[in-house]
Amino acid sequence: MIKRLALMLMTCLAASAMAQSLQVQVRDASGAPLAQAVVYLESPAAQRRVQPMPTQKITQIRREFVPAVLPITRGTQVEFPNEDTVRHHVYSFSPAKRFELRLYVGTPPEPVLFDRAGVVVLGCNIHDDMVAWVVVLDTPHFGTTDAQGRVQIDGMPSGDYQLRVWHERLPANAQPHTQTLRWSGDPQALEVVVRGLIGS
Ligand SMILES: [Cu+2]
Repeated sequence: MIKRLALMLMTCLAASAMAQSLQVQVRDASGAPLAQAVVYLESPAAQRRVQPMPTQKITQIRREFVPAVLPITRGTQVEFPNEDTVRHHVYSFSPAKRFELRLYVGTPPEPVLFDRAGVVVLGCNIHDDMVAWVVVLDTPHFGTTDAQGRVQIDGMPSGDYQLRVWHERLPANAQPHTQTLRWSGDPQALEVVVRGLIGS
């Protein structure tokens, strides 16, 4: 019995080592972990693999957008349900997607299509402090860091990539942090420091 358990454990360990995962730890210039950073890996081949995701959602609740940061692939649609009793008026002036959903409650009938890569800043015309970001990506390989500033990206084919990190504290129109990554497919752990953030 113990032998069988040990064998199962070894099989599990071997399987996880073969998971081909890239682990990224993101920090700001002071060394603090950076939560809600979008880490993504671009290449010409990755761009050809981009597919729209199932329709995503940013809810307005207690006068906040939830989630405040939503990474999606190019071609994905997003719904903006309002769960508050007050009306919101969602808009964006960003070049990657200009739109507005005039004063409404409930869920607007049509989701919004994001068909250009770029960072789309959302606001509400009624509540100035409401802000959210849709990060439209030209790659299927991405993730968002957790509270410890960590993210794991799985299933990426081997090749050369540009690893980029976007965070809401980057100045408007600033380029995301960028470094090259040669990905062999073997598990790899990286530390990335993002400089030039507002407030650090
Ligand atoms: Cu509002």
